[in-house]
Amino acid sequence: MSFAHLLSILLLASSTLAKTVTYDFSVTWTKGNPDGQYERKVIGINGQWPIPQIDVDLGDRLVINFHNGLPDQDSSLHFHGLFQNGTTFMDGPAMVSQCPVPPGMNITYDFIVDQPGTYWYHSHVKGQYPDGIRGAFIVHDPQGPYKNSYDAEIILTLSDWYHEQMPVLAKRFISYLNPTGAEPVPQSALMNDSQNITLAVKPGKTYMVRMVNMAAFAAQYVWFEEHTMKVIEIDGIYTEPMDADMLYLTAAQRVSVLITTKNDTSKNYAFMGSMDQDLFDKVPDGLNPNVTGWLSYNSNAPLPAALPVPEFKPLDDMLLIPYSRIPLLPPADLTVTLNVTMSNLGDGANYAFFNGLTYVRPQVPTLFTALSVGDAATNPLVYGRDTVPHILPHMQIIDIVVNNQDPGKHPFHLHGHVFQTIFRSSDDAGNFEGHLESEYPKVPMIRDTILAPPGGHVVLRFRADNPGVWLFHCHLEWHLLSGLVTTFIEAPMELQRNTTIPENHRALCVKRGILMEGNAVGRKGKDVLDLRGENRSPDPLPEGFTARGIVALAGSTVTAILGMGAVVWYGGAQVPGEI
Ligand SMILES: *[C@@H]1O[C@H](CO)[C@@H](O)[C@H](O)[C@H]1NC(C)=O
Ligand SMILES: *[C@@H]1O[C@H](CO)[C@@H](O)[C@H](O)[C@H]1NC(C)=O
Ligand SMILES: *[C@@H]1O[C@H](CO)[C@@H](O)[C@H](O)[C@H]1NC(C)=O
Ligand SMILES: *[C@@H]1O[C@H](CO)[C@@H](O)[C@H](O)[C@H]1NC(C)=O
Ligand SMILES: *[C@@H]1O[C@H](CO)[C@@H](O)[C@H](O)[C@H]1NC(C)=O
Ligand SMILES: *[C@@H]1O[C@H](CO)[C@@H](O)[C@H](O)[C@H]1NC(C)=O
Ligand SMILES: *[C@@H]1O[C@H](CO)[C@@H](O)[C@H](O)[C@H]1NC(C)=O
Ligand SMILES: *[C@@H]1O[C@H](CO)[C@@H](O)[C@H](O)[C@H]1NC(C)=O
Ligand SMILES: [Cu+2]
Repeated sequence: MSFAHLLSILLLASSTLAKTVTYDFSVTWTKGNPDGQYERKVIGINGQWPIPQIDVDLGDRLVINFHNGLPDQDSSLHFHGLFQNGTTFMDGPAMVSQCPVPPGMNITYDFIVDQPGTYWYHSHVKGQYPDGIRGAFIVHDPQGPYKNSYDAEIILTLSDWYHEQMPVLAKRFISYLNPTGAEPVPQSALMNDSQNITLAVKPGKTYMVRMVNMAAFAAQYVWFEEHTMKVIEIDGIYTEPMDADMLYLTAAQRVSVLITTKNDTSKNYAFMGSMDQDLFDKVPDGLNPNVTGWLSYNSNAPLPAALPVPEFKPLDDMLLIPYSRIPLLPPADLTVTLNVTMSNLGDGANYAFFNGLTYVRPQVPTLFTALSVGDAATNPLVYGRDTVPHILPHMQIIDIVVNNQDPGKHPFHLHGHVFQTIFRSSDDAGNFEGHLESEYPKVPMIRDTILAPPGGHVVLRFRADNPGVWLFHCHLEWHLLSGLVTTFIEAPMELQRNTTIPENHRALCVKRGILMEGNAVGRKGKDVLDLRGENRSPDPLPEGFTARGIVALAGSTVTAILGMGAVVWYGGAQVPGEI
């Protein structure tokens, strides 16, 4: 088929089927008590919490009229996993591709959805989403390869839950009083923002269960007692079917499975989620990491207690093969190596680093810089040291090598793309030292969020075919706050050629007095490489100080460090955590 022919078919298909789906979302405080232990303020939409699920069909145009009705916090929306091809300004992270939405202001998100599958949406400002503004986003695909393989779809969200609000937890987390950087541990695990849910099923049917882990922090093991799951999609990518008894979903990952029900309706069956406690520095006494639900065949039969499993043996996602069978991309034109470390800065708090840099937001959103500095847009310096910028030239093949030099597990997410996961080491394998191309899988697994093994490495490959400004970051909300973020400025010259920021997006910057042109501090022309006054992370600790040393410090020394932190502070440094 010729390209023109294909195009005409696509146009015909889109003109007959595609529709515009509009949501009016007003974000406000409301109340919630999903674990039944504690009622608290939560961020809802249109007075509801849990917030609505977004449902569109492949090819639809989505319009969200978003109003920030919170009196006291900025907000924004990110649509996790959507490429925003041609609409990078709709991606959502504050000070990256837009200004934050101040209280009382509106923004319109308006884009075409041309990827099928299971996604989610959440705020991308100041670690806000765990306070409630996170929901499933489903792109139905009437022509999908498994369309005849199931009778009904079920959406099952997983998450973790804190009784305290994020601003309080964040302040305690990034503090000289928490020098080891111990992350707050959630109080509960949730399913569908609830617990003990029952799911009425009919005998002898096949259900497509779409699972989304919307957690702030906790990965979950998931299993359905006495029912096999057949994996058919991960992160919006159809896979060849693969059976699994147990799955592992990091924060931000999605998996769709087919589950065929039994013919016998005499019994009900538990399904379980269990938080991966390896992530928790210290497991609080009495923490229940588990959440249970039931496949209900018979409302008169009891709901049996879940059986303990002796060990967690989830499916290795590296084994999954994309249904499209897209072969290994050619060898990389550009390799971006990112060493992950954690350590303390001069304010005594613990931060996370890519190659020794911890992310701090710029004074001009990075996209606005890329669009306004002419040829200088290809020079990473203009974006500011602590946006951790990397320029990706148009259409090049990029390898991202993540050397996780930290003993923790980190789920990394790339905006604007999916990637081939061409290698993942075992735990504690050390840094990547290169491989022969022939050692990579011929048809690598593809997804948008990947777990980097503790002390090991992962190698990701994609083509820079989507001009835009895209973050690559750890999706543990704590590590986003502590700076484990890098900014990819992809094909800035191509971006300049054809990007117009909508007026209602610009109005947010005007309202806040945020500059919309120039380098990271707003300088242009001959001064475009002058970054004086840029936002920076706190200075390093003086020689000889270590995290352990800080833990052992007595009051007077802490005061000394605090004083030093204050000097840095008034010197213009900014705390991370704006995205
Ligand atoms: C779910 O059931 C468990 C076990 O009975 C109970 O401890 C928990 O409070 C229940 N959760 C909710 C939200 O009712
Ligand atoms: C902003 O959104 C609110 C709530 O949806 C709406 O009532 C208001 O008219 C919108 N304002 C503008 C300027 O569009
Ligand atoms: C979870 O909530 C969605 C709606 O948001 C609903 O369609 C689904 O049936 C629920 N799943 C379960 C297992 O209750
Ligand atoms: C359920 O019944 C159908 C039709 O009789 C049969 O084809 C199928 O194998 C049965 N399934 C199971 C799990 O026994
Ligand atoms: C949670 O589930 C796991 C796996 O079945 C089990 O080993 C553990 O004892 C459970 N924990 C609690 C507190 O029930
Ligand atoms: C990453 O760390 C290794 C050894 O720790 C070092 O050799 C390498 O230069 C580092 N890479 C970057 C990009 O900093
Ligand atoms: C973006 O669109 C261009 C032009 O249609 C296409 O070549 C490219 O593959 C797309 N990239 C992504 C990531 O969807
Ligand atoms: C610019 O973008 C618009 C809208 O996405 C598209 O219709 C148009 O073809 C693009 N023009 C160029 C020169 O790429
Ligand atoms: Cu992390």
